[in-house]
Amino acid sequence: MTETATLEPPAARTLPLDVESTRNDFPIFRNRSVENPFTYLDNAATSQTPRQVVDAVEAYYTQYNANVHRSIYAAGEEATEAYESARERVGSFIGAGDSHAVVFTRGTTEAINLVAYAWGRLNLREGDEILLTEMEHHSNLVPWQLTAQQAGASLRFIPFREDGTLEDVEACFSEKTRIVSVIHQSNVFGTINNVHKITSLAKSVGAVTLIDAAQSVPHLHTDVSALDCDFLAFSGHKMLGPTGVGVLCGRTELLDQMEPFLAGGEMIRTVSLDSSTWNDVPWKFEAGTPNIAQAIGLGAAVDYLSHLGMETIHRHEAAVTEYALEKLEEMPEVTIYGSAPERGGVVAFNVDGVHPHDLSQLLDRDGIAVRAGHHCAQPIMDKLNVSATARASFYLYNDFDDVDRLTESIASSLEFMS
Ligand code: 7TS
Repeated sequence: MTETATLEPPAARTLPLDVESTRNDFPIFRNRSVENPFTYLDNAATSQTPRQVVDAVEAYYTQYNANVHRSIYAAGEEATEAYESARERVGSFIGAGDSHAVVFTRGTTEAINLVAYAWGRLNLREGDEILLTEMEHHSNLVPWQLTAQQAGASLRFIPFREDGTLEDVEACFSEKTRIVSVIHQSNVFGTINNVHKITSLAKSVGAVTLIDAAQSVPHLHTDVSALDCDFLAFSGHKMLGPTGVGVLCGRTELLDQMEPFLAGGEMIRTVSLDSSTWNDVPWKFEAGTPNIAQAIGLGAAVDYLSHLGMETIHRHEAAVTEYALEKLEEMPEVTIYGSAPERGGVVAFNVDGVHPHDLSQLLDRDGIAVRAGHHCAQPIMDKLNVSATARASFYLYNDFDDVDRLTESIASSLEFMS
């Protein structure tokens, strides 16, 4: 049997956030805690929703529900104002000087597809190279496969080492590189990639850059001007916001040049039976009725995160992650994937003799939610030579006790399987 009790919760390492009071803001923890303990460690998949976000969504539906940008009556104007105010707050949360650079999408996946399709169709030709890494989530790989096929361009990949860090980054750039689209924080290894180095290298060969920030914007202070990228994509539901809303932040001069991705109402300026002209950016890329309540909810989520402070959130998660790594490393049956020095709160691991899906089910009996599978990163699994892993991922409401419950439950799962 594995001994898990040797490492005391690090009393000297107090956590920067008051988890008890933070959890009080999240109805799900109150609703499930009595008969149904809930140790939620699947934040890389989606995060929980605080009362402040639920309230903002509810206020829209109960107080001023109307369509945006078209209704000349009080509720419609209030809805437009709330929707556009959310855009401004989300823009300033990521340091976008101009809120016109913020396009609301359905999520990271749609934001990347928008660029792969609309920017790719305009700019990619036969012989051009699209540079990605080997650690991309499928949503930053498959759209580029389609675009490459259509344009006759080819895909190149920055490889990763066994520790989950990128290698030979410079060598992957060439005069044929037209766009570099890279993951900021890995959803498998937790590695925080040096994307600033990548955007600088891209500039030196005249390539455009996209950062898949689905796992970084929710956890790291983000400043698009410091990152110096052309496009940045992220999802609301991984940062305390609702599902169904995300962001593509793009340089307005590039967005201006691109043709629309989706066409229909509201993205037009004029329409005749034969042809149409386009609305200004960002509305040119928001065809049809947008996810109004969700965007308003995302505005409330960034207010919540800003109130706690992104630097504090990052330090909090770093402390929980460090403790989790120490405890898991103490267990000889556990293999951890990824040991980058710069990392966020994502820990992928396997336990000898227990399939990750079985492990996930066994942990669930103790009220612990972790993800098991390929994490939409099958090329990583192939290179690691595993079919799947378990994964614990932390956020601002997790603490050392959650880690203790995880390792205790892994130990009893091992006993159960032996
Ligand atoms: N990029 C990265 C790095 C991600 O981790 C994810 C989702 C996406 C893109 C896609 O985001 P979506 O909101 O458009 O779906 N990652 C995960 C995950 O790791 N487990 O479930 C979803």
